[in-house]
Amino acid sequence: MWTTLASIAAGLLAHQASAHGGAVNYTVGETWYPGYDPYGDLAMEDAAPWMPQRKWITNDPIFETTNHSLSCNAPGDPARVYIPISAGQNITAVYMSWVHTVGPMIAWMAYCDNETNDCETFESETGDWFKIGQKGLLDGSIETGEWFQKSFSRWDGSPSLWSEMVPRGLRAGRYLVRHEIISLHSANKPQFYPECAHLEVSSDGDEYPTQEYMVKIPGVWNMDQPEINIDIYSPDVSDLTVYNIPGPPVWTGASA
Ligand SMILES: [Cu+2]
Repeated sequence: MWTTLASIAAGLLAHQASAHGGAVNYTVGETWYPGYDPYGDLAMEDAAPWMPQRKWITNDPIFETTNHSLSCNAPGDPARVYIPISAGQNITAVYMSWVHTVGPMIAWMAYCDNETNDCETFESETGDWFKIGQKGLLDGSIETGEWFQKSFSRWDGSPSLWSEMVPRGLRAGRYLVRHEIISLHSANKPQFYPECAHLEVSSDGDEYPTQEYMVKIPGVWNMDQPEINIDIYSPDVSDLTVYNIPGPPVWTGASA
């Protein structure tokens, strides 16, 4: 029922014509969970009972920090199934032919906070989103240094993998997970690439982040933030060797 690696690899070629990208698959342990391919067979993907990802139909970036699609891309229709995962396991997002090199990457989760803890009826914009992991500037300067966004990409088109851990102590339940790449190569014109999936978290823990870790999306970003509205080529920025990833602190739980 899950697509094999071979057929995933065959699908890669289609992505190489486009200049952007997104998370098209997930892995937990050895298991692959295919998501949407916005340039694949959307009718098949819409009907697929195995689909764990919220729908997205273009890999173009979102430019507006207030765009409602910033939460789970467009149209963001709910997934049909949950990816099972245990607290303390890694969720890995798989990208194909990622081409941008500058800017942070942030993985978020939000509890599907309705009566039945049902992500299929949960509106992502109302979620209390918290960070579970983030990756930024690894080495060198903002303009020419090595960002994780550059180093994680396999330029030959093979799967590019980004792993973050579901916090070990997080209480069980159904959650959205949101992988966001922010690309900053255009001066003062940030690009946002978010994709969401549904997770069913099993856990013995009972931890849950407090409000200081929570944001709404959209809401978390705005053009008054110097790390978002940034010109990486300006002389007072390009040589800096520190980039502080904006937003709330990452929540790792007490038992991290
Ligand atoms: Cu692009």
